Amino acid sequence: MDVTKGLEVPGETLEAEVKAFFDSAPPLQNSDGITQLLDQFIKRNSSPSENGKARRIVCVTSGGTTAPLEQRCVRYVDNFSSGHRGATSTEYFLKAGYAVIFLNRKGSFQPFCRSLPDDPLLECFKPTDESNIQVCEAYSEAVKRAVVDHHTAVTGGLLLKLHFNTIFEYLQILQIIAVSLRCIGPRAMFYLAAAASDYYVPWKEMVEHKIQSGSHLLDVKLVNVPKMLSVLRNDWAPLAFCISFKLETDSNILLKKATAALEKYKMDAVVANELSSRKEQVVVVTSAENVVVKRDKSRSDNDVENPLIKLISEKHATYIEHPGR
Ligand code: PAZ
Repeated sequence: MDVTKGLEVPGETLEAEVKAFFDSAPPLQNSDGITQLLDQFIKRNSSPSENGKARRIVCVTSGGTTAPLEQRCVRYVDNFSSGHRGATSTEYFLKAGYAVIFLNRKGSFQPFCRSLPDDPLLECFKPTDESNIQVCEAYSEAVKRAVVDHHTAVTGGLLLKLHFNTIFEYLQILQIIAVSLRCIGPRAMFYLAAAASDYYVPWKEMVEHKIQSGSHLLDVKLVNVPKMLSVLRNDWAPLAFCISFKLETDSNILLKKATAALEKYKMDAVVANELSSRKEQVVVVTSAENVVVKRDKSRSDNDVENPLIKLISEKHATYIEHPGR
């Protein structure tokens, strides 16, 4: 596979790249339905809550995007992301009083499922006779908690789940969300934990049918996905509080890359994490300071996302008071 890594297209502006990306993307299924759901969700969460203030709304992105290699897709480029970070963060955002738009990869880790086994339906239930099933004793508390908490969040209008598979769907839906959230200004937050593809095959250059095997070399050209963080920050939702993530496997370059992203894309914070230790610790990089956030092993709710969301939520509250950058 010929990956044209880092190839700059001379003379192409970001604006032109972004336009080309969206113009050539396959039309998003049900975009009107998504816009309608978002408008209802935002309206509902914009009237004053118990404390007399309107709720803050966060868009949490989660899981990895695919980059298809064929229009009638059989094969695609994928990545490692399980969606654990986004799903767990969603739970802590809800606890902190946020309404959450959870934009997640279909089939990835979901909120409230942390205490359940990998295959919850088949492992948590057992047949009692030919036509009835019941929850296994060992999982009864965990299943009850998960079902009740999920139901409460969704029916209470505090959790809206939207799904993507491809990089096209992800960016199309992210754009709709951002433009819809523009009306609530600094009360909106983007918490971009999804591992979005850096490279993709433009739709028009993609073969329609399944690539045939047989030749020794598969030559597929992937091009850089336009840097949508700039577009989100400058055009789609300029007043929103923006948190992006930076993942590296080499800890020696992690903070340098996170700081560069903070400055280049004018993020409010970049959460830096290393692949192998990402569930243990992260570093929140801002223009003022770098804060190391660690999992507190002495607590029952000992995920690193617990202190992380506390810190981010405090920074967001300060930003709402003084929205200038
Ligand atoms: O999804 P997960 O829990 O397995 O991993 C989370 C993560 C490492 C994808 C996330 O914390 C992150 O860094 N997202 C951005 C990745 C990037 O640099 O594109």
